[in-house]
Amino acid sequence: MKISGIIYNFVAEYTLNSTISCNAHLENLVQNKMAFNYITAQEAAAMINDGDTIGLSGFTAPGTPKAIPNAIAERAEKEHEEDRPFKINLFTGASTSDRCDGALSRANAINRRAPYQNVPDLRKRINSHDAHYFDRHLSEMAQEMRYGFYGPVDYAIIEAAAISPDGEIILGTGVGNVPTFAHMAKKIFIELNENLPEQLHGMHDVILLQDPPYRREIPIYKASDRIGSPVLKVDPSKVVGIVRTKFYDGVKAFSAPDEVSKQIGANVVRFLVSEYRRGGIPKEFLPLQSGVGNVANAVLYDLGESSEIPPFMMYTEVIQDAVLELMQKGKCTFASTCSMTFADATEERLFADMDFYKDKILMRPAEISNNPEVIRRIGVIAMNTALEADIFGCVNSTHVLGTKMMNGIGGSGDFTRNAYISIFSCPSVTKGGLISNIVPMVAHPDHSEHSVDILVTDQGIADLRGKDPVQRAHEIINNCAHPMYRELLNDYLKIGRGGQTPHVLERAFAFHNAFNETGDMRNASFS
Ligand code: 0RQ
Repeated sequence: MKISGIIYNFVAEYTLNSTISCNAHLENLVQNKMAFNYITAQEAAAMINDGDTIGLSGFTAPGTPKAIPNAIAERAEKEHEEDRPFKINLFTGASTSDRCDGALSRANAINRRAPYQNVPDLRKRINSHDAHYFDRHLSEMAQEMRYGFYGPVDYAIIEAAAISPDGEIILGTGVGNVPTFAHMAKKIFIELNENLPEQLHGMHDVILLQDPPYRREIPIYKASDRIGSPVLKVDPSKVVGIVRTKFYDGVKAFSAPDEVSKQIGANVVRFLVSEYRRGGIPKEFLPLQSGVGNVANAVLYDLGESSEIPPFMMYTEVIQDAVLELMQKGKCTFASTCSMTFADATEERLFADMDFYKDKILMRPAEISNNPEVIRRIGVIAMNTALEADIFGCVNSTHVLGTKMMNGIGGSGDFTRNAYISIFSCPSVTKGGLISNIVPMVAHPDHSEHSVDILVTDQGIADLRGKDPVQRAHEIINNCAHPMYRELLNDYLKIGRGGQTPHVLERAFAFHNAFNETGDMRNASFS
């Protein structure tokens, strides 16, 4: 299916008109019980058919509907008890939550799934092929849906803070691909979450891009430029029901970083400070992208402590708890993101102080937050996490030992390929040293040597820029590999038979084979 027109157009119509119209409608928002059909999550689930394609709002747990996906899982269990087939195709912005992907997976209710996930029960279904998962760059999912690559959308399920009778929605704390899903869907359910304050109005920048050959440039020249509407406009006649909910996102608070994470964080900051000092980063600094997890959070805290790094902006897909503190300190002046992935307690703090944060955060659709054109233009410094990297600089972000899907590529490719500087980090070893995260050849390539500039582990920093493959190998082995694996990695280099990248193809997976056969990569041998 092709979209012939666009719902919203760029700046003029979008920013000006929609701001005025939204303000005018604000007092009408939500509580208008007359305008829509209020139903239960179970009633919504009962309308869904086996084989339907559903698009969810949100990006990570924030913004993801919480009640209807759970009710669909219950419905699937009942259908399966009666020996009737019942599976849906589920498309999202990124990962969801256990309430959504977890419940649906336990009910074996997912047929096709894209573009990203991170839930253990879904991981099992994916690796056993009960769920057919295709792992896509997050910036590309919406346009590929619109291009018709994955068929029509039957339902969009949208979490909202408020909705007006004429279909203007204040979204929740994550956007994802909802403009595209809402536009394509034949029918829409709204989850109206009473925990979400209407003061979220103004923190979204909603836009639907035109498709080729009509696509224009995206007029973002700095992270804080707004190009879209504060509300998502949907066709009210497509809204078949509203379910009232009252949920927090259930994001867990961060545990204190362990020694290895602290060391990785310190090394990333050491690199950024030295790069800034030598003029490799402009004096105004550049916007940062940071992945999810403890290490990413620790890096941001450490950056906040550095007196040499000036206040900076973020252009990223998720912001985590550290960003709020950096904003309080004046260290982070603005964050463009796709979602606010805050622990519940942090989210409460945000909601209690919306006046302070409101003009410092803008949530945008994934095709904008992760857009290669914008990332390249504004010079984003990208920081992502690897499962393993090889001595020549290729990175595996997704497949454990080359076969088992962990999460997916997420936005890491969108940012890595287009970044001003692309940094990958990981611990030098995992499983107590049985696995080296620096290997002769990655068992699944997600990011190639052509896109990876800097590799950081707890051991140190490898600067790969301007170096040929063998020079990179020495840099990575000496600076990033754990000492207990350095000799083995050098042995692999020595048995090379020449060529610019001296791989020995029949021995390139000796580390992985040793682990599969003996449970310890140290049993690899190149003699
Ligand atoms: O196993 O769960 O049994 O303990 O893999 O490893 O070190 O806890 O890694 O949570 O930081 O995630 C790459 C997966 C890292 C993540 C990845 C085992 C290890 C452990 C997890 P256990 P850690 P993290 C922003 C950008 C892709 C998407 C992305 C990710 C488990 O960062 O999904 O970047 N990235 N998105 O023991 C075998 C190895 C291993 C290994 C670790 N080499 N071999 N097992 N493990 N290394 C986010 C979004 O896009 C929304």
